[in-house]
Amino acid sequence: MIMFLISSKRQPRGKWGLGRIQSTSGEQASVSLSNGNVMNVARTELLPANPDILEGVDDLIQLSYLNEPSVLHNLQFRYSQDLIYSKAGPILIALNPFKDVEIYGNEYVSAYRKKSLDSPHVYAMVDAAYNEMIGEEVNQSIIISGESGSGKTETAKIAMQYLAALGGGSCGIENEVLQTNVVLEAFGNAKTSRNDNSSRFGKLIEIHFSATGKMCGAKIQTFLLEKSRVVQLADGERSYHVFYQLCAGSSPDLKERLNLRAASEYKYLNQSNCMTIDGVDDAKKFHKLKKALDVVQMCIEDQEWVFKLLTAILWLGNISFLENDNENHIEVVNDEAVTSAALLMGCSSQELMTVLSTHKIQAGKDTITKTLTLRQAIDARDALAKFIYANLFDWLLEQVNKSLEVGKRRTGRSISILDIYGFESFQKNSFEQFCINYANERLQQHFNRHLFKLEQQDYEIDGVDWTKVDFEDNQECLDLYEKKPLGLLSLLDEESNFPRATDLTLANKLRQHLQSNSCFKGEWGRGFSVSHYAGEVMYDTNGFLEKNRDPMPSDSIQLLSSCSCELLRSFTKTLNQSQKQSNSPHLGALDSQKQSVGTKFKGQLFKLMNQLESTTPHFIRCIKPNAKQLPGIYDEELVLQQLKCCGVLEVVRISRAGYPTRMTHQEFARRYEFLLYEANTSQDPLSVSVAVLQQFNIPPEMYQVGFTKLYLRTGQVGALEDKRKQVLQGVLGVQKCVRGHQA
Ligand code: AD9
Ligand code: MG
Repeated sequence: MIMFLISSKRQPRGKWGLGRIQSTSGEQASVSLSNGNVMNVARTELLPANPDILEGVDDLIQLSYLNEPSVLHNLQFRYSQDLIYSKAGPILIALNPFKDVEIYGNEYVSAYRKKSLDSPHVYAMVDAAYNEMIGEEVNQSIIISGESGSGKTETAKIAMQYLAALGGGSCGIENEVLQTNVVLEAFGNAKTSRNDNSSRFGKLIEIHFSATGKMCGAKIQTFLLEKSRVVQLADGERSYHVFYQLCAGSSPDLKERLNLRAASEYKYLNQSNCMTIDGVDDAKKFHKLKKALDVVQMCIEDQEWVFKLLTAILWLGNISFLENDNENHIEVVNDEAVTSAALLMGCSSQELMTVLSTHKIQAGKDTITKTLTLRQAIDARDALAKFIYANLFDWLLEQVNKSLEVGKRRTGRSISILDIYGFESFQKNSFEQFCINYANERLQQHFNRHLFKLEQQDYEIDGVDWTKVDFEDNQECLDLYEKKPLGLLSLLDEESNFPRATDLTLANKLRQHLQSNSCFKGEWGRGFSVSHYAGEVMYDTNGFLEKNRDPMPSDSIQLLSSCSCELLRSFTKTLNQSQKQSNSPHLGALDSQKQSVGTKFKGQLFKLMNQLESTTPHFIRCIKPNAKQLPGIYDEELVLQQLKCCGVLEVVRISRAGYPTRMTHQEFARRYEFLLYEANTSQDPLSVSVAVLQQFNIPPEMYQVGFTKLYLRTGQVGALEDKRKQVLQGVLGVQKCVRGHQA
């Protein structure tokens, strides 16, 4: 009997079950389950299961039936035994254990280094990359993706630890590279509803090695920091860790110098009713952060400046406004918040209050001062806080990079690790998802091309006709984003240039111009949807224009450039002259001198792709087995959806389109020769193999014969395995019988 998987629809939450077909009649099959129950199932809901020998294989591609439930079942089987790593062809799949698993540390590093262990592991993948880098002088990259909370950042750290351990471990540059994680996590990570330590930026770290294979420097690039978190929080989420760490851990002295209060006194922090994280001691983390800042060679004075600006941001958030009778007249409340913020920034309270309540417009030679509305004033205050934080983050990164600088830059000996947000699809998707999913389309194309190239190479080397492998690209979706002038990004910029444009006019414009692209669908009102490789996502244009423009009032820029705080002044230096003096209104058009957020991100992505193109990529897909952040729970539906989104099922699909089962002529002959009805006179494994294939009527389009291997389409080996089992059981039965007689 053959094992069958029972399809979802009849079982709660779309679970698959394992059973055997007892009988069939018409469209129905009667299936017996392992618990003895029998159920009737429509035959269309049955899929073949894999033979027992394939239970828990460490590479999914070895499965002879590559259907979704088989893939899910195999991963679950492994997960239940704490085998959190598996492979899908060239990809490493990492299931988040949400608990400590004893598979890391020096012992494991050396075991993987010496190859005494070769089960799937981050260490194994990084080791392969390292060896190829040293052996062939080709730059390598490790591309980690997955949804929020799936374990990307932890995986990246595990990869870095392996590389650091190769150099002998915990001192010098190795330690410095590891400590950058502490710094960047304090400033770029936050508690969200999905992950207590969620990275709110993408990161690429390029680690360089000397001729002797030792780490000798590194360079970090970051992408799209979520600035809005500084001023606005969803309930139950926190702002960046560093704020809470500073409030909890700074010494009384430092507190006094900064005029710093408890975190709960700051509106930017207390608005979300979430001040602490279970199991996390912010004060302790602050001490670790200070040590890490020492390790990355930031001097005490600079550290103090950083803390000053963080405190200034917190005080800015407490600045409030009074609305006068006339709705369009507001005043800044002149309280401790204003004086503290101004003092820390190095300007006068009056200057700060003017910038936050008025706007100067140049009219010919005259300057007209207009009072802001309450909304505009709040936006101006928040824009200032976001600007300071984002620039502080960039400056910090610059300092870290200086300390990691590679003496003499050379290529050919580097490993880059990319930890970037995975594909996102929520009920409500905004500009952030729009950008994140664009990045994932780009990475997916990189991935497809690489994978296809690998497959093709394999086939070509072995003399197999690879044109029979069908391959799908996502170029159409990339065109939808990138085409000029009629692509999503260009049209968004164009609309951002109109001061009177609204989210609705944007949606209309997109509908008007993009209908011809099959990946685009105009929805009602402000909505539109995009067919991404990982599924259709509906976006709401609400806030798109504003987020794309990311306005910073020119008055505020001028204020910063006159502050006595040198760091603040330096933040304005990168802006060009015309922008500083520009006349852009608070909520108006995109400044003609300034790049929009979308276009800037596109530029960054292109640069990233160029960098990655020149490396040999290694892909790690992190999977979150449940949304509760708890160990031991495997939510099939959630896993399946992620396998789709991160392209694992695509690999499986490509493999299915190709010839996933590969066995050398010898292996194949050894395993199946005894099934031949007539003994093959030839000793040659190839002719034995072909005889087996012919005897079982395996159609020629189901296999190809390479120089060294046989290539079989999905499922073919399953049928042979069943036959083999039957025959073996028969033989066993006869043997038992004979023994019985003898006894
Ligand atoms: V986000 O997109 O930045 O929000 P990540 O980076 O994918 O997300 P992260 O690495 O932060 O997720 O992992 C989330 C949590 O899962 C960690 O804080 C750990 O508690 C847990 N985790 C992840 N990987 C491992 C692991 N290999 N071993 C043990 C792990 N715990
Ligand atoms: Mg992360």
